[in-house]
Amino acid sequence: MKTVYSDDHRLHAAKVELIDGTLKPAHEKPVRADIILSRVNEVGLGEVVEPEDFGIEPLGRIHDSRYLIFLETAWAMWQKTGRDWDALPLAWPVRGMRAIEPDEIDGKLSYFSFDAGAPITSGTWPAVRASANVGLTATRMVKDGERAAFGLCRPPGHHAAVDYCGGYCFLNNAAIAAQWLRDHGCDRVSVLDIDYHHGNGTQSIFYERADVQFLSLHADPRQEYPYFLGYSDEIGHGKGEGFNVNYPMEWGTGFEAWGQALSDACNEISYFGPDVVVVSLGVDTFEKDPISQFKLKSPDFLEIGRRIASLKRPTVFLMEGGYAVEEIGVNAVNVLTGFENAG
Ligand code: SP5
Ligand code: ZN
Repeated sequence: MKTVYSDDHRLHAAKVELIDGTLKPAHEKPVRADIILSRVNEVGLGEVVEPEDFGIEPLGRIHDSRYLIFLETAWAMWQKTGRDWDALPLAWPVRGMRAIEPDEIDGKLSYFSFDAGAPITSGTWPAVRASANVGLTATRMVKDGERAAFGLCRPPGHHAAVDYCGGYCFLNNAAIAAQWLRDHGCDRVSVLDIDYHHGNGTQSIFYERADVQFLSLHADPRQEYPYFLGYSDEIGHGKGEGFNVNYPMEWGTGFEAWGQALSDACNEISYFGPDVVVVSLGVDTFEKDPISQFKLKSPDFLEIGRRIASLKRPTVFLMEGGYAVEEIGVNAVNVLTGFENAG
C-alpha cells in the first residue's frame, strides 16, 4: 500500500511536556515519523507520496471556525506578548465556571484546550494542516479505489474535538477524513481507534450521529488519561445511540484480552457495514511504551492487521500515538504488512 508523508511535520516540535509532576522532553517528537517512514521503506511497503493541499474547507466540516482561527493566530499573539517558549494553557473552566472565550492569548489557550498536552509553537499551524492533508490524501486514494492507504500523520489527532486541542492533538485527522468520505459519496464510515488512549475527540464529534460509527479500544478511564471519557456505557446519543462502542481495558492488558476486544469491534463493524474503515492507528499499546500500561508485543501488531483485513473493507490507516521510538516503526508497519499479507 502507499504511504502519504510530509516533511512539514517537523515544523511542530514541542520542547517539554508536564509528566510525573515535572517538565520532561516531549514524547511526541519529530523522530517518531522518521522512524516509521524508514521502516516503511525498509520493508518496501509501497510508494511514498506527498500530500495534496485540501485547503481549509474540510477542516471546517469538523472544527469550529473560531477554534481554527485560534490555531492559526495563537503563536503570533503569544509572541507579541514577548514570549518565545512554547505556548501552554494554565486553567480550565470546570464545574460551575463560565466557558466564555477570553480576549487575551493566555485565556484563549485554556478555552481552546482540555489539558496542557498540546503546546503551540511557531510551526504548529502549518504542521497540523500538513498532517490533516496527509490523512485526506490517503483517504482520497481509498475513495478512488485503492484497497488501503497509510497516512503517516504527525501530529496525531484523536484527542482533538470540535473546538479544543489536547493530548498532543490539534486537528482531528481521522474525523476530518471520515467526514470527507461522507461528503464524497460514502453513506457509512467506521472509525476504529486502536490507540492506547481513548479517542475522546473523535467520540465527541460523532456522538449524536448514526452515519459514522466510532469504536475505541483503550485503557480504562478509571485508571488512565484522558480520564473523563471512554466508559463502556457511552453508546452514543439521540440518532447516534448504538453507534459509539467503547472497550475500556485495565492496566496490564495483554493481547489475549485486547485481541478479543478487537474481534468484538470487528463484528460490530461488519454488522454496521461501512463503505470505508478509518483506523486511528496508535501503537502505544506496546509493552515497552514509556507512557502506557498495556502489554502487546511486536508480532501482535501483525495479527491486528490481519484481523482488520478480514473485514474486507476499503481501509485508511492514520497514524496516532506510540512513543517507544526504537520499536514504533516495526509495530506500526507490522499492522500494515499484516493487513496486506492477509490478502
Ligand atoms: C495521541 C496520544 O497518544 N496522546 C497521548 C497523550 C497522553 N498525555 C498524558 C500522558 C500521561 C502519562 N502518564 C504516564 C506516567 C509515566 N510515568
Ligand atoms: Zn495514545
